Amino acid sequence: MSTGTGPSAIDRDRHPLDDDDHRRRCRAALDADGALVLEGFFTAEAVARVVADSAPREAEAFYAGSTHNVYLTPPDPDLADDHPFNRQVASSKGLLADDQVPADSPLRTVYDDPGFRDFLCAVLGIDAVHPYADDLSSINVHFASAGRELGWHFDNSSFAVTMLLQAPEGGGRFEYVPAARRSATGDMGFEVVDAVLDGAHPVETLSFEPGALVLFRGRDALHRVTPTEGPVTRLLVVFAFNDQPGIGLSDSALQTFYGRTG
Ligand SMILES: O=C(O)CCC(=O)C(=O)O
Ligand SMILES: [Fe+2]
Repeated sequence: MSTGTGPSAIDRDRHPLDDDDHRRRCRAALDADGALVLEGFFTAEAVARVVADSAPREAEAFYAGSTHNVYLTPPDPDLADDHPFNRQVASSKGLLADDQVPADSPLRTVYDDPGFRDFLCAVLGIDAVHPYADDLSSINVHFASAGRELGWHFDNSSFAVTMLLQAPEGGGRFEYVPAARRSATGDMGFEVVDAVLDGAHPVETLSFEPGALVLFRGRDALHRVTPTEGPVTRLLVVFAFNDQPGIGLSDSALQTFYGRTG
């Protein structure tokens, strides 16, 4: 019997990663919806082990404790404070960085698994995925206890790969507006951003259970996670990759997201 540290952390019976038809179906779903949810991707044993590793370390999590614009950039002083580029939203979730994830965590086995990376490439339609060159960004564990949330934003990277570890009793809903901007054409999506922040634009909700793998095109999909309600902390893993090798976050970005540079 495996201990859950090997590639068996992925339920490969339910999710035949090497199967071309399966890959095609996943890619079609991602392209159609901007997001893909694969329930039961991680075994219950692997999820339980990572929860047991992570939950007691909530006090070590870093909380940026500041507001940000939806583009995750500094404000533009030439624009008004209420311009969609400068409007501020609050994020209060905490995180453990890659260097706080144990060396023997099943999360590392999955992250490094060539079969998993091949599958991601096939579904995302890219040639390769690479780890971040810095020590903090590749695998993160997010914590949102009661009242904590992740405000509306676009990701810096073109795609995001997450796994829910523990669902809260209420709240903690992933909401999104697919293709709210078109970064390929330079369209910033200002009208949509204004409307979403005013609560005047329809949003979609993505539902997923612990153990689900979630892929979404976070650079162009405006998304947020609503505040956790109740005593159970929302716990989620983010697997971050680059499409180019040797790229790390800048020191100023590391300082913003992790409060340190290494
Ligand atoms: O917590 C989630 O489900 C999404 C996380 C996310 O959007 C991010 O880390 O940028
Ligand atoms: Fe995001």
